Amino acid sequence: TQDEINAKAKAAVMDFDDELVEEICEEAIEAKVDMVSLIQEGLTAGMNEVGDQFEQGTLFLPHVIAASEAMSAGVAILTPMLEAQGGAVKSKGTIVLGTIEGDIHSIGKDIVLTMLKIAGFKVVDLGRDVAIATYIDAVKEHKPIIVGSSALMTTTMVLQMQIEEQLKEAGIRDTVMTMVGGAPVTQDWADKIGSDIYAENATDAVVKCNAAA
Ligand code: HCB
Repeated sequence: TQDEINAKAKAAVMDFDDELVEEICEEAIEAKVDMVSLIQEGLTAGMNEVGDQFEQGTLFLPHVIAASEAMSAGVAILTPMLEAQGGAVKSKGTIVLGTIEGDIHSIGKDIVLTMLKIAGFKVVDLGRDVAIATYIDAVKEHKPIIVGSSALMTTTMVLQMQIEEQLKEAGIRDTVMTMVGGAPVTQDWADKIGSDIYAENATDAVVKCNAAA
């Protein structure tokens, strides 16, 4: 069942076992379970658990790297299947997305990106460690309905404010909506910097981008 597969995937990420994660994801595709649930309640839950243990000092950075590789191996298998499911939908508009300057965490941003594509948006991936000026240039070039940034650290989260400021300086703030997300980011933070959308996870991002489109 879904719960069993999710639990197995969570455990495999926590065991840093890429091969087992791949096997479970292949099994999940065969069993036609919900892949979004598998990503959120399975793989991400395992990743978060490793993150918590890293924070508590019971696991170390190599463990975090190994777990993120295991998670990515699973996401790589599920992504083409997910994209095939969403392939027929007409484009709802463009969204520009990237992980903010100084920050190389990309797993969450990539999941949001995949889910938005499946939901029918054209998504321009700016990658990670994206300079603020690059977001502004991308808004000018692609004329998206939404420009989203991901920040996983309290030290890089503050730069999301600069996207707001530099869009204003360029005189294009009112042509686009901004979205912020990433583990330390909250609705309060979005309100504080004047960002239009805060998304807690990929599902929330899809719901809110759909509402905005
Ligand atoms: Co990293 N790291 N890390 N890390 N890392 C965190 C983020 C800490 C919180 C861990 C800790 O100390 N407790 C911490 C940050 C502390 C702080 O706030 N200052 C931290 C640190 C310190 C670091 C390094 C500096 C460690 C070092 O080198 N000493 C270094 C960063 C270097 C840099 O960026 N310049 C580093 C490196 C790494 C890796 C490379 C080992 C690996 C990243 C691999 C990769 O992404 N390619 C990594 C990981 C995996 C983590 C944790 C464990 C998990 C992050 C993750 O992928 N979560 C994280 C612990 C944590 O988050 N609590 C830890 C799973 C995804 C699915 O969740 O929250 O990213 P998510 O995304 C969600 C959600 O937020 C939302 O939707 C996603 C899907 O549901 N969302 C958006 C995300 N972005 C959005 C954008 C939108 O517009 C809308 C919604």
